[in-house]
Amino acid sequence: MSDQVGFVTMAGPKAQGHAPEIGVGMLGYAFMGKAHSNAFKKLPYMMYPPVAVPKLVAICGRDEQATRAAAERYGYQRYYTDWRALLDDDAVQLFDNGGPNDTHAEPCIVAAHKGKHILCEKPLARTAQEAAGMLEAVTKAGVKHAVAFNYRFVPAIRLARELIEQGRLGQIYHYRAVYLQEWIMPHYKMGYIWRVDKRIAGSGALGDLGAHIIDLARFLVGEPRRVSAATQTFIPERRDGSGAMKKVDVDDAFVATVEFENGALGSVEATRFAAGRKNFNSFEVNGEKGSLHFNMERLNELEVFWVGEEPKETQGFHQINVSESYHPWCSNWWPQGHIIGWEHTFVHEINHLLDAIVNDKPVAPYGADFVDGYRNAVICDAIAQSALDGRRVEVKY
Ligand code: SOE
Repeated sequence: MSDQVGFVTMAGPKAQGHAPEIGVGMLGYAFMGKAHSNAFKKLPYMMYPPVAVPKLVAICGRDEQATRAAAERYGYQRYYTDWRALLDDDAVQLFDNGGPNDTHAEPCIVAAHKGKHILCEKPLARTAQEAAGMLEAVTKAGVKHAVAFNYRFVPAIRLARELIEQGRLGQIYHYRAVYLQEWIMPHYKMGYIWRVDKRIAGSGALGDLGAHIIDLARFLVGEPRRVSAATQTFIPERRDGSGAMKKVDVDDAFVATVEFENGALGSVEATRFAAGRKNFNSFEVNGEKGSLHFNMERLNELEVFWVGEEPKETQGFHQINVSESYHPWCSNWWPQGHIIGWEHTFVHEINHLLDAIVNDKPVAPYGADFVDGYRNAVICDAIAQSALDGRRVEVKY
């Protein structure tokens, strides 16, 4: 009998099922453009069978040469240098805003008015007021909306949320989080970049890194009621592209206390001046029945301590390797112990949004939507206000 040879149409993962295609328009081709494009391409064959198949319709950026190169590199059908043209493209059904913070509001509002679903990088906006306008637009438009607080999609952090949700920690007493990086310290000789320009970024470490651990505070513990904070700018001016020295008008670091509505007491700290810390996003939750500890630089591990664990002589923190098939998302990847990385959180996050779009599900509470983005902005504003006034500031949504 002749060898049976089967032929599969080169439609890719969609050939296996009836997953609809969703046209993607990506604003931004740098770090987040790369992370998101990688996720769109990997998603259909790893989150398999896919709930939807992202179609890379177009990518947009100011620099035509760089944008064209990104379109070719990632496989976008076309490219634009004007986000308005990108949003006029009817093949774009999902607008993914990976641009700098000052290009979050207007494009997202226009995308909502055009009925496009939206994924916007964090922080949602530079201020709570700007975030409120974005939330109003997506709510009125009835489109699905998500903010890329990707750390909610680390398996170990989702496991922490599930353990807390199940009451395994009992009453929560503390949330203690730091997000430490080093990449704008003097030895990096970093000039006046957009992330230190209040007009573009809105804030410094607060909105860039603090936003993540503030989002996780809400995701794991609950709503903050009051904050008290201090900020510092260690390098007061930096050389801009013209060679002139320019005043830095954002925080290089902040430290804040957080009083939660449920009585828990917390602290959050972020800096880009922690020498040796590369992407040290770490938290600990202390509860009545135990504690959880996580460190992003060891993202496949969750350290746990359970009160009353027997036998007493072996009590102590122990480490869970969060890579078993029964751990969140891990069955999509590899056998236990064959760990995943930072990039995979974007695959989980975007898959969650596509599922919400295709099956009309809510993005929250496991994904962050524009309500989460707005509340995050309110808390960041309160922290900045407290540091300015030197007093505790109530968090009011
Ligand atoms: C830079 O600080 C940065 O890229 C943040 O903007 C990201 O949100 C974080 O995940 C990694 O560091």
